[in-house]
Amino acid sequence: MAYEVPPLPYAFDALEPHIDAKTMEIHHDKHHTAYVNNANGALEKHPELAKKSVEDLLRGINTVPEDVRTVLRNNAGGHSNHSIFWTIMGPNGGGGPSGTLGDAISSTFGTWDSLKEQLQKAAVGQFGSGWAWLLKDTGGKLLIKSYPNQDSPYMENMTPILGVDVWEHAYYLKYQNRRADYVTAWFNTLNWKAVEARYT
Ligand code: MN3
Repeated sequence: MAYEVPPLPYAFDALEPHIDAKTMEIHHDKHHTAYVNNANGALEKHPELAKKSVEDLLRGINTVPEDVRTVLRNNAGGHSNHSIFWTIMGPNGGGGPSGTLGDAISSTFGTWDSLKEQLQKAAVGQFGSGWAWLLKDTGGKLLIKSYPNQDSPYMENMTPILGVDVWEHAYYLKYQNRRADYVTAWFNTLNWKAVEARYT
């Protein structure tokens, strides 16, 4: 089965003023669609790969045939990353974690503000394009890590909890070179219900 771009679960302007409607429209309809189309082109050459979920494909990226490995690392990675990204944001977002995720964040990072500071640092410090993530490792431990390009945390067997896209296409129309301002504003879009569900 070929990949599909999931519908955005809210309107393009739902994250205003933090993320503008035009950026959301181009990001979702053009950029995500391009990742899906490119990945599907590669899957056509190896139909057995299309039977796997995108997460399983990425976990096993090193066993993917070499002729499509890089294209799938970039584009199945892009499809997976963006599919997560749309769902962890939402209208009337912001605030902080509660429940078991809140407890885990307290014991690992002290406070949500301290986690935010570290995630911000990872996001701003990622040279060039990439993502910064809050992840859960196979032992259940939380950690922060940035990845270049569309490399997926699943390639390292991590579970992505929340992450911020720091490709310029994610913020350039509104924030230009001010990546830090974008990340600060992006925290106000977090849909904690969805984030907590990813953790548990
Ligand atoms: Mn993007």
